[in-house]
Amino acid sequence: MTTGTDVEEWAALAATPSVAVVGLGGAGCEAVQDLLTLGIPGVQAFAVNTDAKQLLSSGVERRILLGQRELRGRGSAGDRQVVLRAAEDAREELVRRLRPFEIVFLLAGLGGGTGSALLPFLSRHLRGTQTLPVPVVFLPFCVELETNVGRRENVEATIDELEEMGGLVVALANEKLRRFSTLPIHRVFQVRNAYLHSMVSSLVDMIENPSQISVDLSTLKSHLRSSGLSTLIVGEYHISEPERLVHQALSETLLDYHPSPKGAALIHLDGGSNLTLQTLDRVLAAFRQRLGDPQQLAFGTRVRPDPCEVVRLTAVIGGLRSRTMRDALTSRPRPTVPMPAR
Ligand SMILES: Nc1nc2c(ncn2[C@@H]2O[C@H](COP(=O)(O)OP(=O)(O)OP(=O)(O)O)[C@@H](O)[C@H]2O)c(=O)[nH]1
Ligand SMILES: [Mg+2]
Repeated sequence: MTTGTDVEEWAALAATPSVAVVGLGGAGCEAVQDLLTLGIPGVQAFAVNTDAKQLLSSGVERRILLGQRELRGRGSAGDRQVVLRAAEDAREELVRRLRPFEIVFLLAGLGGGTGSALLPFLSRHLRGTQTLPVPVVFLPFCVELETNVGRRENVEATIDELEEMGGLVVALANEKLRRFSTLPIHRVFQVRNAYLHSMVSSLVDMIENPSQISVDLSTLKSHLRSSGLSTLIVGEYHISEPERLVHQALSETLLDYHPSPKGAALIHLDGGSNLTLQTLDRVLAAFRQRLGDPQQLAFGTRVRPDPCEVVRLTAVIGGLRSRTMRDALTSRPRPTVPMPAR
């Protein structure tokens, strides 16, 4: 028999968002702000920082300032240790606030003190719970690492911790954004944040719209959990040639990738009413072939009422070999501007 109380409990459960995005430090909080501007219905956003000014100017409703006593709201100036002490003091509160969610995206730019310390700290403390943490790291431009030893040490320490912990890490290399180098710098970061927006929205779409071809929440969580080092592709492509679409998409990842036999891929296609099963089959077959037959492949689709010749593809490509993230720190891009003649 169903009681009134049961129904109220079900309604409360159904109304609780499954996904949260949490910005850690300056770059992470800016990314969350951009996600909010683009709109992420059904997702709760948090900003966690040691910098009070940045938090005050943020439009994120749930804001947490750490380390007030030692840092007095002025940021850590690259000091991971002081941030870790502050995080330890606030651990219970942080975990209590994030535990109600099924999937928590933790976003941080590596190199400073706040994001670089909090990202592995929170990943570790959420891992033992029902909540799946999805660490998303922005790897700094090579020039930042070459000119600042402290920054480089922070990045390496964080990568070491994440590798030691194992599990899912989504890595996006700023160096790969150079193809947008004619844009103003803040716009370049906004392009990357729009990619993140697409990843979060596609995952929410898969969870919240079970009527489309989709995976359920527990399958999705177990898929993500086993994806290891991953990166992201987002793009709009013509559907007439699915194999070409996949070729082009894989050349636009935000990390140079070396697929491994234990690969995993999560693929989401958002298209018009003319998106056929045949096209979907060809896209998936091309991905399998190009990624060396990944052991795990999950996919979802969203089909809009009107026909459209273009699909929006969002893919999380996982199971990359772990050196890829470290390689990204040293791989210099080819200069795009010729040196002037002497
Ligand atoms: N401001 C900003 N920085 C970014 C962004 N993406 C990557 N970064 C890089 O992120 C790294 C970390 O910078 P912050 O996020 O400002 O550092 P923090 O985590 O706040 O750490 P502290 O200020 O040292 O306490 C730097 O190398 C930035 O260049 C972005 O979208 N905005
Ligand atoms: Mg900061």
